Amino acid sequence: MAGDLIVDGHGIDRRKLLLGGCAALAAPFVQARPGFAAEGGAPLPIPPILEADGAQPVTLTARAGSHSFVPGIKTPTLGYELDYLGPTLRVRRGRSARIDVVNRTDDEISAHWHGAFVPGNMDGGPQGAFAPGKTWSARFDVHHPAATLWYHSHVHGKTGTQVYHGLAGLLLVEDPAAPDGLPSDYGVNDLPLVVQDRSFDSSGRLVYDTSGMALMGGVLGNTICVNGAVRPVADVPRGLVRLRILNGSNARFYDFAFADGRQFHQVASDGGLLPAPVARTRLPLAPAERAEIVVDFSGDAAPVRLISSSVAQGGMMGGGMMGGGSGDRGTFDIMTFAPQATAGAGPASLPASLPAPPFDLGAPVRTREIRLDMHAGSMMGSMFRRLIGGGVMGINGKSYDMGRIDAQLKLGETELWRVSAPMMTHPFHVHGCSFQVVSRGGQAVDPATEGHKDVVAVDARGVEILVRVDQKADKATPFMFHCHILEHEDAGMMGQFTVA
Ligand SMILES: [Cu+2]
Repeated sequence: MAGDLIVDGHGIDRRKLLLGGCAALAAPFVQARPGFAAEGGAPLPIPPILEADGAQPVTLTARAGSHSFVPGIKTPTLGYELDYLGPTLRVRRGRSARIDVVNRTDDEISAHWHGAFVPGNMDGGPQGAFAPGKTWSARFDVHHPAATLWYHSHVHGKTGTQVYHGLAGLLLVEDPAAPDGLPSDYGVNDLPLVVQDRSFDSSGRLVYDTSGMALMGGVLGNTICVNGAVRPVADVPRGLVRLRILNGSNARFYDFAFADGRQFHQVASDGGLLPAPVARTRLPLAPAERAEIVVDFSGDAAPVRLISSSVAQGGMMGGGMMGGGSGDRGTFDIMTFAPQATAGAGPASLPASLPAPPFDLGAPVRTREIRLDMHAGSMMGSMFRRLIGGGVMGINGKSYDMGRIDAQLKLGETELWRVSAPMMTHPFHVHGCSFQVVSRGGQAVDPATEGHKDVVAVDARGVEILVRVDQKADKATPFMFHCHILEHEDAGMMGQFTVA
């Protein structure tokens, strides 16, 4: 029964899988496992800031650690500098980032600057993986507009487990020449929120189970963590608060809202600010997507809960199976905000407009078709071993091959990419650029509300995006385009392109 729920929750079309010839898929795959009952309510941890654009390089050491997701229970983890996750790297546009990434884990790792405009040899993708004991000196000029980016390990076949155990952190770009007038007191009224779902066994160890049907929809956890704490509480001033939300989950899609249904304003998406604040009551985020929102707590004396609705296509298992289900069927708790007595020192109102990057990609000079494939027909027998080894998932019928270049882009030329995903919704990511979503399911998209993106959720109805890459990448260190359900990426739903 549990397996049925989870399989259906993944939104995989079971009929198509069965027609593909794999009768074994009809059996339940995922057993309910014992785990500790993770109580939430600890204070929200705020990752320390590491200024990465000074005269001297900063060090980011990847290492094993031991982290308490809930007080009193130690969980073996990985982190950059920290026991779990990493510091918030901060860089300023117009300066240069200098980051020495040191590998003190017992496996190869990388550090991919997700969303950043850097050349291929600084991108930290699969070709940038390096061995235990080695140091990678990342040096790049910061061209990116102000944005909430992130970094994570990106070793082919290992990204899922490495990120799940903690090899990820935020990368904030500030633009001193373009002040935004938004709350900006980090950790006070400007809060980073890395939202992840995790599962634990009865001893508190993280469960990353690659043996089950869960791989088809991606690995899901049954416990929500924010910055490495289970459903935490954040003290906030009784005023405007900016939340920089990263869906840092391997596979889970969220549809965020506040429990009281209040309105908030979105001010930025993946790649930077929107032209003006956009009023919303819900915020869907696919894996790896970011959004910055501003919430007004000025009239609040009581705690305010951030929740998410269950999202069928991304792999929700229903509110009842999540810890912290809020009682309404189909929703679950993310975290709580506790407004304090004072208003704080931030701005009292939202600016009417924001210094957003221009939408200047122009008309495309060529079109590419990109189909995200799950090769259901080839999944007889040793399906799950083959999933992580590659060969089951692919793009345009081909599973990822580090030795094959799938596309050659011309520097600075705009292309139209028509991306489709026949079997389930996949979060599609392109390295080296921000892109603009043109249409979803044939419906035109307003760039003023969508903004500059580097991840977009794609389903069978298809999405069209305008892509222009202004960074070079040669065939030794090409850029990736891939599904950001990390288990799909590890299983081969990834391609690579050069830019010259
Ligand atoms: Cu996928």
